[in-house]
Amino acid sequence: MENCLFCRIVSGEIPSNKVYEDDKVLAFRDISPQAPEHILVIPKQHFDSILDADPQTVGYMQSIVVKLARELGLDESGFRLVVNTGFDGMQSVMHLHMHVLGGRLMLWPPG
Ligand code: DGP
Repeated sequence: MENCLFCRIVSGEIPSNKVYEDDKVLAFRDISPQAPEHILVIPKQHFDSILDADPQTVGYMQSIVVKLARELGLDESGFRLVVNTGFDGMQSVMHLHMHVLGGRLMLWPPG
């Protein structure tokens, strides 16, 4: 989608620090990491948010989250999976994404 930041990352127009890619999903490091490991997992197809996405896409993203968490060793220590949605969710990029945060104790509320 034109003017969508994450679509431009998918197309390669904007560079990213990729950690995983296949025909459906891209995972890359967040530009403003909130934890030692902060990965964004996005579908290549544009969905504004999880409200618009089909369960197959969301389920496939989940399977990639688990795969990456294992590869990064976060299955041992644990991690936080966040899907900010809409205004109150403070979603800033309107392209569905899952935040994988780990490598430190994820205190709540975030700080
Ligand atoms: P959210 O607030 O849930 O919409 O998170 C959007 C995230 O996207 C935020 O943590 C920062 C990240 N981000 C924004 N622009 C870029 C970018 O150009 N590159 C990368 N790697 N991450 C970005």
